[in-house]
Amino acid sequence: MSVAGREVHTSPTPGPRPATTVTAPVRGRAHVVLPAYNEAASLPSLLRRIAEVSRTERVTAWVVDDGSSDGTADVVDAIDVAGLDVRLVRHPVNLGLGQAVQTGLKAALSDAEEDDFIVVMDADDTHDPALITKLGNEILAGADVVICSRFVDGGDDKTAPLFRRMLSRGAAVLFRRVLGLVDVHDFTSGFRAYRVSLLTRASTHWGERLVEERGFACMVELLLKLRHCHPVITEVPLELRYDRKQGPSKLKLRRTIVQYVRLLARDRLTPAPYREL
Ligand SMILES: Nc1nc2c(ncn2[C@@H]2O[C@H](COP(=O)(O)OP(=O)(O)O)[C@@H](O)[C@H]2O)c(=O)[nH]1
Ligand SMILES: [Mg+2]
Repeated sequence: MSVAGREVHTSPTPGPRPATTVTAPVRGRAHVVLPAYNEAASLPSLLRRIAEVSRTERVTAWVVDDGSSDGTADVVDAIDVAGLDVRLVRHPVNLGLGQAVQTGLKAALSDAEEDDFIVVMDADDTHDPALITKLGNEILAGADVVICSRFVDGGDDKTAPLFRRMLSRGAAVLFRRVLGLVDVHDFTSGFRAYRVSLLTRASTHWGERLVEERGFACMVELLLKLRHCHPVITEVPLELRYDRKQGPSKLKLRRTIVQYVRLLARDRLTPAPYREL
């Protein structure tokens, strides 16, 4: 049996039957993209928790330091998380969450193999890395996009401030109604996994325009663009642990609402890609 699970050889049993070789589904590497802006206080704990996952999964963590001023990059450089492959990508100045996600996806795609999967999660230590294994299972079972969702059975966001809960619920109702993506209950979750071949197809088509939103609307934008590839989308429950957050949220409420509305208007006005993606 190979470590990567590529082939399973059953051992020869006494008797006339020859040893059989069964090709098992391939379990790829998890590339975990962590967009980080001033997350020096949260990253040590988060990377240690991701290292726990890397005992049973092959994991590479891609920290994108987006021009932080709190020594985020130094913390990542200095941290000793045995067994975890940590890569640091830096923006010399703050370019916003959208650009950080774009940079992280690009870096991970340049290194990923066909059977790997790419996870994006917050760097504020409010998302449980143990879900990475579940995400890999969903991808292995045929999903192209897996959303860690606060709004399915078993998920919750009760530790988040009221205005944030209202924003994410409102956005979910709006996007669900307008877009008709019936399988999706949580459009704004920052914790998702993507099949590598899906992101490769999408980034071949959109290139640098795959993520144009600078702010938090980038997560919805990505979903809107990927839907043109007709992905299989599934959700797993997310218990958001906002009580673990070390500093204030970086989300600006009014700015994000404006971004959502603008994004939706642009999506309505832009014709779908003329050819099948
Ligand atoms: N790269 C980058 N990341 C950001 C920026 N703003 C927020 N983030 C990251 O985006 C993620 C989401 O922000 P967070 O404060 O956790 O938002 P909340 O949990 O939704 O309140 C975190 O990992 C932040 O470090 C930014 O300007 N640039
Ligand atoms: Mg967060």
